[in-house]
Amino acid sequence: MSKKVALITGITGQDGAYLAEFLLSKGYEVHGIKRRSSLFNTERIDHLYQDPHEENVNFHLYYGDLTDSLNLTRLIQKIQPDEIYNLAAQSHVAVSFEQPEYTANADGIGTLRILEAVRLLGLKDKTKIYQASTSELYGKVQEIPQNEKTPFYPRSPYGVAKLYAYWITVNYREAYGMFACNGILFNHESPIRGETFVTRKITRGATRILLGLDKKLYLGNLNAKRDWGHAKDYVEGMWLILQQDEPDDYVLATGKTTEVREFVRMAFAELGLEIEFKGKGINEKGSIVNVEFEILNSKLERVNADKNIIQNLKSKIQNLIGKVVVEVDPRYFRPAEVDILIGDATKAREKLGWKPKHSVEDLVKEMVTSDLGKNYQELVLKNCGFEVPKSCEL
Ligand code: NDP
Ligand code: GDR
Repeated sequence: MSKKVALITGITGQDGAYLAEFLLSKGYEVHGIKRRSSLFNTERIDHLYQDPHEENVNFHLYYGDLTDSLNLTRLIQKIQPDEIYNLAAQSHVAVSFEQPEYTANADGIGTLRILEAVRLLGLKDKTKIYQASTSELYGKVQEIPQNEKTPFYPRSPYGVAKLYAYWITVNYREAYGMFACNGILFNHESPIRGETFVTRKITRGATRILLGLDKKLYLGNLNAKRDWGHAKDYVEGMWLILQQDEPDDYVLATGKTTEVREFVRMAFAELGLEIEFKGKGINEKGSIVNVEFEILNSKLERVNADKNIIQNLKSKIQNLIGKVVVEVDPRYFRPAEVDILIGDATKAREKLGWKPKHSVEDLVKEMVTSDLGKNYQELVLKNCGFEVPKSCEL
């Protein structure tokens, strides 16, 4: 039997990387669209690279962009995919307030470009399409928990662009009989989550404070609540959605919601640092009030820290006690906020047999451990006299 062929847009992103890995493990031929960049942007998928000069290559990359219809149409014609996973998007909610037109173009019309290319190329009976829809569609929440029947009320240019993408997917399914599906996915994270999303910003920031590389972590609304799952579980759900006999839309979620403030506490606790919050709202400060050296030591041993450095860190930790390490910066508040998301994935469980394998506690542990390893390397360089410049991004 010939191999199934998948095309992934957004393959360089968090979900694209996990999905590519997953489909390759299932024996797929995987094609991905990446954007041209002046710097390398394939870090998340470099481990999947296959030398195109070899035989039996199953992994192929092309330049492309969701704002470029001709390019998308040409690539879909060339690749003739059995399945398209449309994951590409300007996916940052706060950035969508800064770039609303671009976000509408890439996230909204981009989806139309793919559907229309498949239709015009006469591939509608061959190619199945997965659209990366989002819990941001629920926005100003009308009911708790949210399922496939909950009304939408998006609260950002990102959410509104994704609302168009959701409905145009449903419309092409109903109008042309296409196998086009929405996965309405609640937040999902991982060690390769973008550093400006709140979970990764917290796990990275907490480890850097512990290592003495940063003094403070500046965050926005600590009161928001999100249903956080693991990206690895969610990409399997995407695939299952396209393996059904009939096209349909599904919520993927854990069913548990956690406050941003609690995620902060969990991340510091994972590093053996107990933090106490001093206030609420805009004036809120977080202070380290207690340090558990035993936990700290065992964590550092895991990243192969040498004894001198552990000793060095112990003295740094002493200096942290009583210091404010988390501060609210209104710069990170959004013009309109989504206060609480909690998903009901009953339909996915019953019809797809899908359920998440990771809890939010597993997620915090995995992300903190990974960030400790990554940032420890920077500390080693610093201790050898090399200064690593701070990123402009955060
Ligand atoms: P990321 O931001 O990590 O990845 C987005 C990907 O899209 C990157 O590969 C990015 O390229 C690419 N991209 C951005 N703009 C364009 C464009 N104009 N043309 C082509 N490619 C583009 O997002 P995630 O992996 O977290 O999310 C994947 C999808 O799922 C997105 O559509 C997101 O909106 C949606 N989603 C995500 C959820 C989550 O919690 N992660 C939840 C629900 C939905 P580059 O690397 O060059 O920036
Ligand atoms: P979200 O994720 O907006 O839910 O979109 P994000 O991690 O950006 O924010 C979650 C919540 O945390 C609050 N917050 C902060 N957020 C960021 N980024 N930075 C901060 O400093 C900060 N402080 C507090 C936010 O206000 C918000 O309430 C993600 C994206 O992956 C979307 O593409 C996806 O569709 C949805 O999840 C489901």
